[in-house]
Amino acid sequence: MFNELYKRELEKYNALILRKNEPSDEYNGIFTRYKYPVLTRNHVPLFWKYDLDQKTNPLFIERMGINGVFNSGAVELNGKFYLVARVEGADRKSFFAVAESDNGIDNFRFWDLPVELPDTCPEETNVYDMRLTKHEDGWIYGVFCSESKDPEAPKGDLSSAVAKAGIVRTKDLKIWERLPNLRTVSPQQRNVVLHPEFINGKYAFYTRPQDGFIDTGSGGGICFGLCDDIENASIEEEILVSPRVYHTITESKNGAGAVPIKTEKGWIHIAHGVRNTAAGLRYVIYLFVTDLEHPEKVIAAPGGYLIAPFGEERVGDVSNVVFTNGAIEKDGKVYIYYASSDTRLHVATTTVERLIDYAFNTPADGLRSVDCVKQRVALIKKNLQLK
Ligand code: M1P
Repeated sequence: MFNELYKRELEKYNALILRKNEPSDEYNGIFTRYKYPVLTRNHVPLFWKYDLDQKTNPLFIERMGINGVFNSGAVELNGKFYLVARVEGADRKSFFAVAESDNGIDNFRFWDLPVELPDTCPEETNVYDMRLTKHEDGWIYGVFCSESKDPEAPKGDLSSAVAKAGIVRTKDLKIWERLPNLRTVSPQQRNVVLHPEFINGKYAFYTRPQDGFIDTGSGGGICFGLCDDIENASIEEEILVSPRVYHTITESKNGAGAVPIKTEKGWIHIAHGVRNTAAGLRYVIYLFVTDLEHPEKVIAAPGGYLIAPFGEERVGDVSNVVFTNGAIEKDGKVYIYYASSDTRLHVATTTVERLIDYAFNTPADGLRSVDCVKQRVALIKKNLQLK
């Protein structure tokens, strides 16, 4: 029985890993969604879940289940596509694991072993959402959320937590050096991204100040701050870059996503925005562009979302969510890795040219229905004149 079951499951796994991905037929001219997720819990090797020793596991039972594979950092190295995904065990703990592919859209395969981060924070309970920055200093940095139980939570409150920005660096995604967590004035941080270039000779971070673990509270949105020493990173001042705005896609909160992509026209930022609904929070992905010399200054902010959860993407552990923390630009083509509903990871492809066109030629959010309909009527009238 053991051998038959193992063979059957291995065949299913291999078929999944080798399956070719296909573009979906949905069209908007801005990006192309792909039909199949690039990583799911079924992409995890069997030997991460089963004891493959027939003597100790005669019934071929899963010993350590995997709940989901989602929010992934992304980096291109020597022409290959690498994802450092958030893998969540059945025990609710997340960890990081590297998956690689030759083409960035299918055949992602996990390396044999997940990442074992240096254990430098005894209070740290969970880690997730790594952003990978190929920095001009020669290192690849991983900035991620380091979550601990709130030491100040009242007795009996087992949910309050503290989020900080953990920092690691590597040259090869194999050996990871842990640096001290980022210190900022704000009490908590999540969705922190390291800018790939020095700004005024300093390391630059996009931050997301927050008062509490879930609510950003007085945090105004995505901010920007400089730091002298990455080995002891501290930001004294956070400048607001992309604010939360009433009745827009960022009303409840927002956060930096992929490492900004450098183009001739500016830095492309692919971030997430959150609004509240009667059905709970809804997360979408949006885009803005900042100035090449002043990456804290927004120069294009198309209204609305770039990617919203559609169809099956809407359902999962945390439904109605799309979230990105990784994109790769290669020869002008852009691969956006986005997760849906904290469950699985997808890819959408586009080009720098299309994203720049989208960024600079989509009207900014009109902020009021009366103004938004004017924008649309102007488009309609222009088109009708062409008839
Ligand atoms: O559950 C949705 C997302 O929630 C968090 O994002 P934010 O800090 O903006 O609320 C993150 O924990 C992210 O991992 C998760 O996908």
